[in-house]
Amino acid sequence: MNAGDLVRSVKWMTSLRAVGSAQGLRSVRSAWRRHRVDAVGLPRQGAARARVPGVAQGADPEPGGGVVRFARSSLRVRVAAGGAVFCGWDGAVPEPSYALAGACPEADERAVLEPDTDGGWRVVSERVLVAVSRHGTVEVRTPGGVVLRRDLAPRWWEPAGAAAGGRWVQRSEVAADARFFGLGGRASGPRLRDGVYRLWNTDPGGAFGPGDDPLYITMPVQLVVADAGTHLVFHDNTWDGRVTLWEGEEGAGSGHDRPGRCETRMDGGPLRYWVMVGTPARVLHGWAALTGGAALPPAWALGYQHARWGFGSEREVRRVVSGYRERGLPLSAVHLDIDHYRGHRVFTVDRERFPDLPGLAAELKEEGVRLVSIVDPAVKAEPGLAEYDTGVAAGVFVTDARGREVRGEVWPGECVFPDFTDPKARAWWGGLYAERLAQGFSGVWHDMNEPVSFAAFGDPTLPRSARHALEGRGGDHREAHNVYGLGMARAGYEGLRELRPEERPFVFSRSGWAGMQRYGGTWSGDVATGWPGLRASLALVLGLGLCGVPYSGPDVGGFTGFPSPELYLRWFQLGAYLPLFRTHAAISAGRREPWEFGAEVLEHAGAALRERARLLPYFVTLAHLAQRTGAPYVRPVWWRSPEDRALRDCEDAFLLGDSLLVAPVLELGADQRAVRLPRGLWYDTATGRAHEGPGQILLDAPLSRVPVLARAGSVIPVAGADGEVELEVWAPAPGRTGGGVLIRDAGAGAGAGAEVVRFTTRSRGGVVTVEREGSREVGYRVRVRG
Ligand code: NBV
Repeated sequence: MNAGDLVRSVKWMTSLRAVGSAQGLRSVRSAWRRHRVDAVGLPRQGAARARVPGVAQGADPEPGGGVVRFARSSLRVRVAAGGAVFCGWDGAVPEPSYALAGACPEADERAVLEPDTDGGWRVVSERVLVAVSRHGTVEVRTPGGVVLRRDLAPRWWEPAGAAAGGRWVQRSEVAADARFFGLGGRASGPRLRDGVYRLWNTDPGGAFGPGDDPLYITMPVQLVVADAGTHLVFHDNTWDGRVTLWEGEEGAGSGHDRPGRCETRMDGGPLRYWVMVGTPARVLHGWAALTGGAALPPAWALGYQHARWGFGSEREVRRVVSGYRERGLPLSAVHLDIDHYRGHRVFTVDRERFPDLPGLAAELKEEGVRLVSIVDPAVKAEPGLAEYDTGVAAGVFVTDARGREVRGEVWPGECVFPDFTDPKARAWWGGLYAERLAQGFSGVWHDMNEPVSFAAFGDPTLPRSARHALEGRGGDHREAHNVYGLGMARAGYEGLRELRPEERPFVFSRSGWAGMQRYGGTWSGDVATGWPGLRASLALVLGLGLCGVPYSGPDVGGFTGFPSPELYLRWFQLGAYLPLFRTHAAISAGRREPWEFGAEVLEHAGAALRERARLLPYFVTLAHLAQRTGAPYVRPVWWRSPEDRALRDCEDAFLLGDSLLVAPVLELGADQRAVRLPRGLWYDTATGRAHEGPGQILLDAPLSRVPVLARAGSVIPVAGADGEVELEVWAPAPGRTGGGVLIRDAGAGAGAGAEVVRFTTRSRGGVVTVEREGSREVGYRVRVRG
């Protein structure tokens, strides 16, 4: 056990309050069991032979590029239509892949492999130039020839006697001024500083803060932003690994630049990766084209939601909902946690405390409040329990190398785990959601799917030797672990879509991997209550958005403990501008209803709630845009100005779509805050005052609100006082133009038939005009501001 595992085990046991309890003892047994299963099930780590590619011997052209043959390896380079570059060593091809949506993109026939100087090869395409040196260094350059990334020849370590397969490492260099982002959900981001980032989805146990890594969603996806351009690299490999980053330095030491560096080390699996270059918007568009557009949340899931572990009873749910109603506070969903299950068994209901869930759900729906259910993957190993019996009969549970059920310890006690890498298991699991729908739930919240099996020591997950179907290829947990949550999200999403085709599914999942956005979103997991946790909340949402997962948000108020009224309010004000806006807390933590923190907090939280409701048409538009273009709702402030270095380092503000810049208060006692503006004219939405960017300004941030700025010229669809959509237009700078888009749909339907309306704004001689594309009439009420 390494130091990280030890610390995590202690956190785990304390968080479970399990030391000495029955569950604690079972966690000890479960950890031993996992250890024993692996002792016989994993291949022995014998001596390994190192290998490097050697010198290039020749090349064979293929559509979009070709294969360069080296003395001891080969490298396939293929430019796909749309400009994404695929590199695969040792014969690796793009498929099969858990990340890719559908078929692999076609090759760009215009890109051809040709000899380069010094015995190397190159592929020239419209957007990118790839140069392969005779020793296997791969340079990705802009069409103008500027190097964005240099991947040095890799090195493999293979078990003696094996032809291929084993660990590998690849080192890369980027520009000295480059900044790294992404790698999934990282609490220390969004800018990833020097350090080691593990690629192994992990429940940190208890609660986490900015120092904890890895967390529930790790992804080998890096976004690198530099003066010369932005690029995204995705190593399509699901195994455990580590990415080490070193930011570069300009004029380091003797006046020479020190490039930024990155090292990717994987425990196994293919060495294949995709690179996309361009502006941030273009790169994220390419990423969405490759891995799929984000599922559209139903419109109600863009409203405010309230959750709690430990709601206790129907009566309590009613009491909380009426608390919102009586105070005139908008509420769109209530989430039920594991305590509504019978003895924590998934797909069951504790009928004593929740005697009529369908009745409760119908009653709440009448007043516009939906019910969302937690769903845990582990099934209690209990003969007689339908989910266990049917799962055994269908052969869908994970087994060990000898074919016996792998058993672990989770909330209901001894459990088995569906193998979500098996299409048969996904179909079976998806069908189980019929029970949730019959109970009246409108959406699901997937938890514990890293997957977690409590362990008194070591890694709290399944044995690494556990067998998985891996879509029929067969393999073990070392390869399947990171895509377990992704498979569960797919099973839930597809199940719901089939069971209730007229409504779009609402699924959000704690764990996942590249491509998870196809099935839904995620949330922060158990973020620790405190100012650092508040900061981590924003880092996670921004980082995940840059990895293609646009819908997420934190537990507002933090998962643990008792936030001060000020901290709660600042968290609430941040949450109001994030896609998933949900208060939630642990069973042992304090309440999170806005009226629990005094009259002043209630007043200001109420204002944040009303503003969120007003912005709902904008959020719906952003959800559609995220699906169509890959641009996340929440974007770093450098999104449209990646060349602005000061913005690249700004981690405490964000753009909400193209039009708004939100500057949340992340510090105790602050009543003002410095805001760094991207270029252009920006209006302080509270005062209407205009500020010219780029540059830094100081704005008031009283307890009643956080600074929000609107881009001059923008058109923001909002809900008017009568609930109708109207356009809030921010005057363009004199003599300039602007514009915006409104996308509307039926709210809950499958998303087809959405209406897209584009507007242009103009300011001439002090008069602001708005035009609608393709129509004489604007067709919406317009309110000009600024
Ligand atoms: O189901 C209980 C909690 C849930 O409230 C939380 O949101 C999840 O992240 N769940 C974790 C399991 C308990 C962890 C201590």
